[in-house]
Amino acid sequence: MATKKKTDQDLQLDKDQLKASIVRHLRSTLGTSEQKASPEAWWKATAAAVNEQVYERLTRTQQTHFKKDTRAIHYLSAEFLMGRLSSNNLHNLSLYKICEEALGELGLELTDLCEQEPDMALGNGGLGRLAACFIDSLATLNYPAVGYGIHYEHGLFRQEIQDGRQIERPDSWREYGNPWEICRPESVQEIPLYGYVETVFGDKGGLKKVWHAGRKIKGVPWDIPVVGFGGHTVNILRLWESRASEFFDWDVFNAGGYIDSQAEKAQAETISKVLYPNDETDAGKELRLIQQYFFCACSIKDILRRYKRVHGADFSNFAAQIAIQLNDTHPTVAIPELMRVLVDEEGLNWDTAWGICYQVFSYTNHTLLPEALEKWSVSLFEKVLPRHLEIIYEINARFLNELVEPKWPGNDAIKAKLSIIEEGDVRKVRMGNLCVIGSSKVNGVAEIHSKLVKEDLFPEYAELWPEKMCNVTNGVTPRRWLLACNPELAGLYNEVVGKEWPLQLDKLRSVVKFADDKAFQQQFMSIKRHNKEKLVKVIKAETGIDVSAEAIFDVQIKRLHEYKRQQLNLIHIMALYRRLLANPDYDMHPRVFIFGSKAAPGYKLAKDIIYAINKLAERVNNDARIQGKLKVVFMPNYRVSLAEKLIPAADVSEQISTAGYEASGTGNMKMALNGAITIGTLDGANIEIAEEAGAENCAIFGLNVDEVKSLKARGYNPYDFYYANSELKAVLDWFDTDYFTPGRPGELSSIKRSLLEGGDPYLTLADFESYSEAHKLIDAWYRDPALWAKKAIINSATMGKFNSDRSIQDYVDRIWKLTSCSVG
Ligand code: GLG
Repeated sequence: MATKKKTDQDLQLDKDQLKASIVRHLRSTLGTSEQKASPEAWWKATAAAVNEQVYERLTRTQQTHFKKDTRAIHYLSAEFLMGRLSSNNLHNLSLYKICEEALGELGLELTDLCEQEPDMALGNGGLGRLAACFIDSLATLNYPAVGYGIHYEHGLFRQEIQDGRQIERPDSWREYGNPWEICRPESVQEIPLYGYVETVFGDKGGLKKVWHAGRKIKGVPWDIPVVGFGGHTVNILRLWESRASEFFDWDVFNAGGYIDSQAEKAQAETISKVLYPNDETDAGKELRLIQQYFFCACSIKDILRRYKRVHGADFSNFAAQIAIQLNDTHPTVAIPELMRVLVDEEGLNWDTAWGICYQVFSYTNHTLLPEALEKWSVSLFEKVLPRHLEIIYEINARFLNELVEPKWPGNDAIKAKLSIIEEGDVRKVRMGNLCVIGSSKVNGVAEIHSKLVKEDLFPEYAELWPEKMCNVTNGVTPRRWLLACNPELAGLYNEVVGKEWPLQLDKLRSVVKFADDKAFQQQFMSIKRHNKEKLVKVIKAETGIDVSAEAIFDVQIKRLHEYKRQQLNLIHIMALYRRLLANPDYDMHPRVFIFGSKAAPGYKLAKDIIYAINKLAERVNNDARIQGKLKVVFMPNYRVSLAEKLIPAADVSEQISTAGYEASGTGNMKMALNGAITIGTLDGANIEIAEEAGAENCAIFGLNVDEVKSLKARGYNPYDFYYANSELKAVLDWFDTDYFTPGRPGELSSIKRSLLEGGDPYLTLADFESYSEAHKLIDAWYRDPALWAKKAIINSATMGKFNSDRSIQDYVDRIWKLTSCSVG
């Protein structure tokens, strides 16, 4: 009997149904009662009730995608920084208000329950958060998509601050179970590693390669449903967990392939244990290469399994059906893995396989920092992935002979530069080169960055394949980064522009016409004020520091890195402090400088900067002489859920990287969208933000990309700036005293050293004066409330371009060529 198909309308719950469902789950899923239940149990019961909706829609989506057999994108990323899912899922299912009311009747606050959820911190920073925004947008726009990544047992470390220093503690996001994930034992994969390659005679004559693995690892998939806004499409994020497999090869064992088989077993389970806590790279570490191969191989197998279910072993449609995006170089090994499967296992000839591979893959570059372009020693590759190394050699030989030699005959220097293999004492596999050679499209993440990828990083490749290089400027999902995190501003926008803006963020542009309107300014600024007051309480609870919402909230939140220049912010605050000490009447509006940042555990200078910020904070916050005009707050354990509290309360957004170093930034977009004014360099997406908002509504300072390059070419000498500016000199000299670390002089000296003897590689001192002037401008603007309100409103209203839906549509048009597939 045909059952009537349920529509979205049929699925929609009312308050009483949801309430009944929560109570039912509290009893039958959580095994407790209304009287005894902890907030955590209530949260899980609520999630279980919401999941009834999610699963129904997930099944419908999967059936539709299967039936329509549409082309799909597979987004491979070693990081997905999802944060919390409860409020997001409720919003996307249009259940938030209903749930609030249902819980209210049960005597509970939805916002309190949401606080029970641990962040899913399976990423370091922008790259991982971008992946999370992208899968939200893909589902929202009804594109068939699967996110693939690693089911880390421990995400990014939890940061504690002890006596000003960062201490890393393990993060255990699923210690007590996570209601948003589903284990799928039916889709387990087995992944080979180590061993050796044998050449044998194939069935059809000719030679064939057989990889005898030394060890096999089990990949267990966990699916996180990704609910699109409106709840029509529910895609999945599939994360692989490693387990030891029963497989054990005695031949390899006897041939000496093992030293200790027990250690190998432990290693199997180590693969998905922990996220590497480095924003850039940990290349060179065997476990990291294995992590990368593990999740790529599992994902490729999963993609093939799904393809073959419909098309059997006929691969002629593969490239038409499958697109794979490589999020940075971390998943590059997917390229030789697909070649291996097609050639060795499916019996395709090389040219056919390469023709498919090349069309399927595309690569996103997220940084120009040379240390972040991964390289693996050939010997490590040979040990872990012997067959892949052979395949890489073959790809390389064909590339050099068929493309490079004809274009630059006899030019060995160019060959050496473009080769996938770097020669030298330790020969290395260059993953960036492999990505470019094996992908049909390569994109950067903001206009300026894509230009630099083309002109500085990969100029010869761009000459070989001019159509390969493109740009897709990053974006952020307005559902999480405005609708959910700033409900009051969202409410105001609903009233003024209607409720379509979470899908069509450009609609906010019509608010610009109210930028001068006194009543609107007042509404807008009182929302900001209210958000600041909420943050004041959070700051007090987290750090014990009292701040006033009267002050300007000046926020720098991002990973700690010299190129992001938290040290520039730090020395400027010290300069302000000096000015206030020298002249207690120094004319400035009270300012609270707020930092949130984790440093890679092995990055000594970054940790020293955190220490210095905290020591400065102690001194400044307790100095009665400056009458509270200056406060410094370091918020511990910066993470997505904390960003959701900081961003709506920010007046000033610090985006102060050395021009040419920040590929895009996405925090810059989130803060401007919530009405903060950017103080920033002409770097990454700041340039596009200033274009949208108008340069007069941002405080732009510092050297631009060309000026950075020419200063470096001329020979930059930080001492020139040190001696030329007495304030700067005094501030730097302060680091050597015990002013901030009583009785322990020199504890902060490493910062001064890096800026002088260390050569100040990120030109901090060169930009100091212009930064200080930009801050004076910010101060002057703030003291004119109408002017400030106008600028803040215009910033918020003109960020439509930075909707991640727009980014995804650009990927679809320029790279993936998908058609959207409506569900239900
Ligand atoms: C990178 C870059 C950021 C960029 C992000 C997303 O450093 O500038 O916004 O990717 O593309 N490693 C990162 O976080």
